[in-house]
Amino acid sequence: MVVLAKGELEQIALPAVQKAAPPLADVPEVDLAAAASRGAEGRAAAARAVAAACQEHGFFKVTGHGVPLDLLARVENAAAAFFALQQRDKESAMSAVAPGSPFGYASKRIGSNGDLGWVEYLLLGVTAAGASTGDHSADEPLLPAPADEEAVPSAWRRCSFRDLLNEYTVAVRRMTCEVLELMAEGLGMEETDVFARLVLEDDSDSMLRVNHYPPRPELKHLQQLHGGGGGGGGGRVTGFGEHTDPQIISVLRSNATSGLEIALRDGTWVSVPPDQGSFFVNVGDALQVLTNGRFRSVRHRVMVNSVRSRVSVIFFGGPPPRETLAPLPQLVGEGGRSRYREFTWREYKSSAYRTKLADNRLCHFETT
Ligand code: GA4
Repeated sequence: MVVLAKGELEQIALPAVQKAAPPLADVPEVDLAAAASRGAEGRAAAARAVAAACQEHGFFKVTGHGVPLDLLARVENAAAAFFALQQRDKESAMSAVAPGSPFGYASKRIGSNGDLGWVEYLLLGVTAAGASTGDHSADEPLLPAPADEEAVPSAWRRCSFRDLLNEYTVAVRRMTCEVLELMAEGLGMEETDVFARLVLEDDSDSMLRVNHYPPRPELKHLQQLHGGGGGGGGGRVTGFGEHTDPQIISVLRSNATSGLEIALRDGTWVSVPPDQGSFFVNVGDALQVLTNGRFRSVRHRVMVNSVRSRVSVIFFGGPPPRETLAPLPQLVGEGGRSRYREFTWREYKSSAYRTKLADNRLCHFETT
């Protein structure tokens, strides 16, 4: 349960004039299994489709992804079980994971600069111990182990959520890298691992986020706030405010509850029909930079306009902190203009973490 303190709903509820976003009619889609089974031609066509979607929307859907559906269901059930724990148990379970770090459990507060949303979540770091050895068992990303096993409530231990999230992360990271390879191919890059290798490095800065959006708060609160306009089923409450993701790529899977919206090039918001058997891919800021703006870091948000809970799990693929990011020379072209100056991921991330959610973070790195 998300508990409201005085004044918080005012910041989360949108003015009643905000109309529901119409659904995105043709969500671009790539079927990885079909692409693999149709030989070089099929793969080239899929790569072109992926690149076109990244240019137009910075967003597309992945089917035929090879991540077992029962793993998706088990993660969803375990997440629901975790969020159903007592508030104090959720807090203590995760404060034992990484005291004093941005990781852990939080409710309503997003980042540390005053953003609020109708959401509670877990944010976890992913490390890829030994990823470069090629040895499968050493290739597993590890979520941080609890510092103090005793401090973890038994309900958390029983569902071994951490092990399940590890299994999920291994599978999703593998699929993410396939998608990154297709992106590189679609751009005509000779080195098709140019993006994937960044997410596979031992010290890649990847993360996993598990979000729970409880059903919309009591309509009577919204009616009081907006003079009755929040009633009649039309009240709009922000689960996660509009933003772009700083990383290279984000790969999201949700249950069958709606809520995700993306902004089109002209700024219009459209809703994305949920599809619990598929993944949705967002281009992040770092990929917009690497592609010199060819791929678009998509602005997105989650609205809580349903009577059902929404649970989503997002893998954020980021580069190692030391990695220097700049537009790839092949995409700038001879005599072409580099739209962004060179910077390290460490530099970008610390700048991004000082911003508010809705801010444009890339403008500080543009060349004049
Ligand atoms: C957006 C993408 C990821 O969820 C995230 C978010 C992070 C946070 O929740 O702590 C940020 C946000 C995200 C971008 C700007 C800063 C940092 C909240 C915020 C206001 C984990 C990330 O890496 O950047």
